[in-house]
Amino acid sequence: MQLVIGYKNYSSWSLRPWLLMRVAQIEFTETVIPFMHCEELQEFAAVHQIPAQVPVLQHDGLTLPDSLAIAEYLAELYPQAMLWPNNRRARAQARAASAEMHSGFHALRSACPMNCRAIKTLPVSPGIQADLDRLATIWSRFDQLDKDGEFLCGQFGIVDAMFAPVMWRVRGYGFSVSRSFARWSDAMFALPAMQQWLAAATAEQWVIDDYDKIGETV
Ligand SMILES: N[C@@H](CCC(=O)N[C@@H](CS)C(=O)NCC(=O)O)C(=O)O
Repeated sequence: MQLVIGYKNYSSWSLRPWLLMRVAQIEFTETVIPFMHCEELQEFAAVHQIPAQVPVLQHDGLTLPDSLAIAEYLAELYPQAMLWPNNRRARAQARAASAEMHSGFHALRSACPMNCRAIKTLPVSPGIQADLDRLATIWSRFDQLDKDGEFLCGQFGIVDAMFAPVMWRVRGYGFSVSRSFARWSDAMFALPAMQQWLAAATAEQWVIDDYDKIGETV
């Protein structure tokens, strides 16, 4: 099983399946394509007739783009890993939140690119505040589940992986969401796999100036 990803420092979509597979102990090899510094992603996409985007999972003759599609494929392939919660209502809630992350949060995603190396303070625009308020609401709804563990449905799963880049955005740009979000964020940050990702992101030499220029360094 092979996962094609982008920059560890900047590629938010890549982090999602990478973290999911690492935490679930699904073995894979990774290929990093620094797509703003080379043409390799366009060539790869043309060969496989997929969008020129990462992440992409290759397994058993299948070349599968899209973070959420990859997560669903892994959930089917490894049912024992419980990547979605067992409880149907919790699972529905986790799927809805994952889908909302996949298609929403436009202000947060466009104004605040993931940048694991950044520690900054960004002004909070009304659009960003609305997204932060929405996160607080989602977290309060997950707090109402009967669960055992510090992640959204108790045990770490797809919904946590889908929101993993939001952890870096809130932390790195000095935002505040809620106490419940902060507890989740601390648990996500402490995951050994997340620390491995951060170490690799920190060691990366590629720089995207437009992203690094955002905000003021404290
Ligand atoms: N809906 C896709 C989005 C993937 C995406 O936008 N990936 C970005 C990197 S984080 C990308 O590949 N961008 C290529 C480019 O900007 O050339 C998913 O869920 O995987």
